[in-house]
Amino acid sequence: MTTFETYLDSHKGGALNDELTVVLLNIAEATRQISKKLRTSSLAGLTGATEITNVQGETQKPLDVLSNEIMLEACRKSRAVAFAVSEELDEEIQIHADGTYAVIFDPLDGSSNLDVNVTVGTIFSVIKAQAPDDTLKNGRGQIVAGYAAYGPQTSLVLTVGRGVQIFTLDDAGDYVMTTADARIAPETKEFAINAARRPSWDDVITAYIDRSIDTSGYNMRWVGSMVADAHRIFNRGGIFLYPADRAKPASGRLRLLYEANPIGFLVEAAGGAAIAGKIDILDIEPTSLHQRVPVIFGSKKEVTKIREAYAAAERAIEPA
Ligand code: P6P
Repeated sequence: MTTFETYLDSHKGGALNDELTVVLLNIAEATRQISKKLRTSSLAGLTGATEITNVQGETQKPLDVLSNEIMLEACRKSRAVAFAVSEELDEEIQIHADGTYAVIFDPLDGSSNLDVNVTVGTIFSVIKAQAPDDTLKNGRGQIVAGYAAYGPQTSLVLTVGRGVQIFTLDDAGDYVMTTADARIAPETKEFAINAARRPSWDDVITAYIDRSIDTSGYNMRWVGSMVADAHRIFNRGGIFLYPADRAKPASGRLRLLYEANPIGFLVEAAGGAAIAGKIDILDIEPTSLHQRVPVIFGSKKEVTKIREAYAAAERAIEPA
């Protein structure tokens, strides 16, 4: 049986040094604690909303605040962490002045689903950083990316740059490896999009969805929790779309640093593709901690159809 600890221990080398191993063990422990808090949140009165609005303009939930604090504590316990960047914090915060890494995370993604018992997740990324500006690194500068999916099972999905491993939390509190090298199926007939936003889609997305619906056999899933949709795609393929929209043409809803980049790094490591239109998400040069980007990821052949459609649309408007 391979556990999270024995996997890290047997894959030391390269970027995975002793310091980074401590960071990852502390992040894994943080996800165990968050998982435990979620399981009994209704019993502990940790539901509903606080009076606090975060930097995103969203009302924080008690579990948003608690999960954020648990992830920050994991950073504090890791001597090598210099900075933490969180969806819940306006700015990066310094953890250890002599640290060498930044941990970038969304402590509880999909928290609008908490009170209705739907899968939510913690998304995280680790990069080298020794000064505040180092946190604005493009996605190919990530050393580690992962997420925990808190659903019927608690799954921890990780890449340290050598494929994607999936671990499942057992009753004893161990993360046991259940998939050694996850691969995203290159083809799919299942898309995930919030169809209620159709009026704000651009022509490329509208044409793709209409064609998919017209083509026999396409199915749709939309959880409203990206980690849940991503985990389904890692397990059976699919394509996830939260595109730019006419209301906010260049952005869409999802955040680059702690949602799109970690998921994009994992997806590419599993043979999938992650784009923001014509370009890979991982090639976007960040300009601010909380910037939003269009997000389309999943089965490579399906994502390529959209990338090519955006490229064709651009050629069509170029001056002759
Ligand atoms: P909508 C959750 O708030 C989130 O950031 C993602 O996890 C999810 O995919 C998306 O927003 C859902 O957005 O517009 O469907 O509510």
